[in-house]
Amino acid sequence: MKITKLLSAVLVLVFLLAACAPAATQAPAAPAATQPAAPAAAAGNKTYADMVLCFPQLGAESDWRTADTASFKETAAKLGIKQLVFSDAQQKQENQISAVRACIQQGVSVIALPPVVETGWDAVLQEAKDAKIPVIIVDRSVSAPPTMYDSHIGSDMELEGKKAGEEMNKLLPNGGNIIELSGTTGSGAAVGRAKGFRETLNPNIKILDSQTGNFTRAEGKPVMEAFLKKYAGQIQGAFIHNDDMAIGAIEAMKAAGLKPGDLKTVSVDGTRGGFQAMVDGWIQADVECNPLLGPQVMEMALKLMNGQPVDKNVLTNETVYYPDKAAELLPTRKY
Ligand code: GYE
Repeated sequence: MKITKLLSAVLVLVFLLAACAPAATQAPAAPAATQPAAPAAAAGNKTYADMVLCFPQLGAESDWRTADTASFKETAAKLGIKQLVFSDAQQKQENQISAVRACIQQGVSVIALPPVVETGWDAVLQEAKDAKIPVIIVDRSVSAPPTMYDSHIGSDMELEGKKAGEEMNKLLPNGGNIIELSGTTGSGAAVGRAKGFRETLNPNIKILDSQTGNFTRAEGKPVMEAFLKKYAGQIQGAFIHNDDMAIGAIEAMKAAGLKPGDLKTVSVDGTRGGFQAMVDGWIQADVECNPLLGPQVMEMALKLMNGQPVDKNVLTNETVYYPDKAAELLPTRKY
């Protein structure tokens, strides 16, 4: 009896061991269980190491632009993206279009396009769409229908213009005559700023003239020279669409014998150069426009690569700066 009991106990044990064995050997097979997820990971879980980002920069016309370019290059390096396909179109739309076409040919993951002007993008956007390459419009806007691209990340240029108008109203409470030094003709930045400014400006402030200085110091100076000659003694203020043109214009003001503050000046961008001009008394208000767009754009590009939904319009949060804080803030300005 005892022996049969022992035998059956051994048998039960052997049976149990046999039953457990497959489970034990299955344990190392656990990775096999996660294997089906691997192909899915390749399709829907791309990382920055997979990202080839096309960035056909529009030019190098201003300090804003230099900071914007640096932001993309630094962010690309920091995140370890596979490749940043960078080019400089020298403010020419045809160069930007060729750069976009080369990127489509190369089969980049995403295109981040800062359009020099608003119109004329429909054909190349359609080509990107046909190639199934997502497009993020960066900084300035395009007039193409929003269905032609995935998202826009940048400033609300019209709001910047409105803020500038409010500042001019405060600076000239009794009204007066002003001139406008506008950005690149047909660019989203210039169109939006001009519109917002006019919408807010008090009716007792008259814009005597408006000319483009193409967002550069070199072109801002002669335009201001011509204004000061033509409207000598007639103008009390200037709305200038960016700090680089303002810096050029200030040289012209100095040459014409004006003193800081003689011409109430409102500028846009908030670059170090603009801050210095506020410290020196030449600019009375500087509407911020943030060029550090690299991190936001690359985060969104990754989402698009993984087929995740993104917002159609992502606006940058911005403020207005005044001379009183300029000296204090200048050392910490990033651009
Ligand atoms: O204000 C100007 C630059 O598109 C927001 O372009 C940008 C503008 C910026 O050249 O300085």
